[in-house]
Amino acid sequence: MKVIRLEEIESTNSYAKSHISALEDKTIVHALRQTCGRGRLNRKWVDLGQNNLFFSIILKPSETFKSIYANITQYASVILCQELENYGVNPKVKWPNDVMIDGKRKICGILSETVIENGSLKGIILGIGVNLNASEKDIKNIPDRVVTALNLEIGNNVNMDAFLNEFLERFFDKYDDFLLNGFEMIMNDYLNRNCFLEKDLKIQVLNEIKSGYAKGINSNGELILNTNENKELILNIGDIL
Ligand code: BT5
Repeated sequence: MKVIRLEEIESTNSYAKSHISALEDKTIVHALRQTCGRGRLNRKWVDLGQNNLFFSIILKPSETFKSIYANITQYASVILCQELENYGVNPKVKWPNDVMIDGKRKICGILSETVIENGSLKGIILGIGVNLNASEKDIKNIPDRVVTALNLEIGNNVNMDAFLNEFLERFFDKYDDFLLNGFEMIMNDYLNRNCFLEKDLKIQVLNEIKSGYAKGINSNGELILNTNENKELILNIGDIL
């Protein structure tokens, strides 16, 4: 594992994308400040100041894309929960991969991007932002979401390097096994931490909103939704509203 540490960058994911050919498998791009962090669907990830985490993990597991790779974000969300639990908080996963303290306050974001050129997989870029040290005032600057940071939850500042190193150790400890076994390997850990099952949900899927009862998660990590029209939908993308 190699770590590239940058003082400031627009986005660690964009940096990784533009340097993808030169970056080895399991390289980490870590920036101390991120000026134009990206979320999914053109949303923004806000830099809440010093000692918050912004990094991307570059993965090159093979030259062809396998469906299992789509679950790497869920694998990362479980590892993030385990790392946060170490600090005594109660993180929950909101499908597919949001990590929320007590299922309510967003503390992390994961943006996975796949680079494919001429049919060959150049790499997967797993971008992760974690709020470790923020002020009450700064989190209010994200008005569309209830947001938190680890220091606000535990009442102490958090050592960013220690958190990153522990996270990476946990992530790579089981990563090779995950590539062999896929979602089923983490299914119990994922389900035990869910905050969305057995509830009535509204889910934005591209331009449509689907409403229904979240019945379960299948062995591919997809959400099984019983719609109000009594149909069973299997969703692999979407945003719980
Ligand atoms: C995500 O998107 O949650 C993925 C965010 C990934 C950020 C990392 S940082 C390192 C790497 N480089 C990048 O450029 N990105 C990755 P999404 O599910 O679309 O959520 C975005 C929404 O989260 C925004 O619309 C806000 O409502 C909220 N948000 C923005 N900044 C936040 C923050 N610091 N903490 C909590 N919520 C935030």
